[in-house]
Amino acid sequence: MKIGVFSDTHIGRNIPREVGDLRRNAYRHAFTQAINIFIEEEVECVVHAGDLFEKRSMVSEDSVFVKEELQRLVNSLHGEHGGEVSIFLVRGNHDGTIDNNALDFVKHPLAKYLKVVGEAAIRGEEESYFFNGIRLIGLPYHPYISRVFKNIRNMIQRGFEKGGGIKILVIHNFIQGYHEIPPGVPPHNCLTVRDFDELGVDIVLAGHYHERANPMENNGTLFLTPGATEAVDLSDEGPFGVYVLEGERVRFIPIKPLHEIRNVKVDSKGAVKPCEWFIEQSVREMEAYSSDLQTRGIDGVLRIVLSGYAENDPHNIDMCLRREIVKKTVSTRLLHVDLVNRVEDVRQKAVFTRLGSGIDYAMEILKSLGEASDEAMKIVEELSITLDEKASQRTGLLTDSDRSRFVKRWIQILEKAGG
Ligand SMILES: [Mn+2]
Repeated sequence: MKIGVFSDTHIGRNIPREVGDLRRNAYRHAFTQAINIFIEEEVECVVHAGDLFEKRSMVSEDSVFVKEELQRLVNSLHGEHGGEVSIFLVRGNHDGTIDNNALDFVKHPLAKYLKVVGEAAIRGEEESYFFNGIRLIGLPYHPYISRVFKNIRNMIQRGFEKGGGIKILVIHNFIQGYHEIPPGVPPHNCLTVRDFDELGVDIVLAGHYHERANPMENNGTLFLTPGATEAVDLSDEGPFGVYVLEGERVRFIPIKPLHEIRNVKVDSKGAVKPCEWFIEQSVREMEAYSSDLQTRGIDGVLRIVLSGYAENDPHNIDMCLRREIVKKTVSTRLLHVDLVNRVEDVRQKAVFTRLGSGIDYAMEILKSLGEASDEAMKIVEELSITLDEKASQRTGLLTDSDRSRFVKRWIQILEKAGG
């Protein structure tokens, strides 16, 4: 039994917006490569661990594209061997919600081969699949997965006790102890490797984490994360690809991206430099990468992160560099330059405490609420999760109805704090 595993394909994503179409094509290109690999490997089963789509910015062509690619997979693997490929998907946070799930676009036309799994299981109802000796259970993304998992644990265990040669659990949340949890992600949004102890599961396939994680064994359970198939953010470093499982054997097969992404740093390393220094260094990086792309005959995107101290207003750097970027990206293989300016103005009189993440800032500010600060922090956490799932693509804001429950709770907190 050969299983192809991929995740976080984010079809329909168009960030950064300046090169939105280019990026949209890059995600589609990666998806096609993944399907090609599965066809070439003649897998009998394909599992997608969530965030198939980027629902917020996808267009109807994106769902048609995925439908046709999955149909191509089914057709290619069907004829020759007479067997049938089974496809299993779980819903990620970018696929939408239970009521408004982008996976529905591909579910019906391919119903004979494809199953969206886990919507019943996450509610605590028994749901497991048995095929070709494999027992599979899936769970969609949940913002409070840690609590929910404790409630449905016994049901999952019973599902695996029904038997099966290999028992697979597919999830779309971070796992503490396997993934490096990004700053600002609260513990209730994560599982831990110990949650799977004595669950009777052989393989945990986890999406949500965009970087490939090496297979890891813990108490008889194998953890696998293929990562995304293409850089979800330009800062993501590859390689990206898919996993192919065959018995005990696990292979990572990389995907060749549509265009390369290179990250470079321009850092004054604590020294104070004139803005011109940052501009010169950045232009040098652009020229070097541009000629490198030319030599290798490939297209690329450059992300420059500027940091350190400037003698004068660091905003000048952006304005000058943008003019240079336009010159450099016209009729060259350098498709786009993404500027991240973190240079600080040395004349800045106010001293800010060095804090790690947005959550740290919020904690510092909300401390003054005293006892109510815990509740306030909960709102901050939930709001960031809700924004991630539901914010409008156009405005970056929530709708009034999504916002109102937070507003109500804020008013309660402030009334309490005000005595
Ligand atoms: Mn994702």
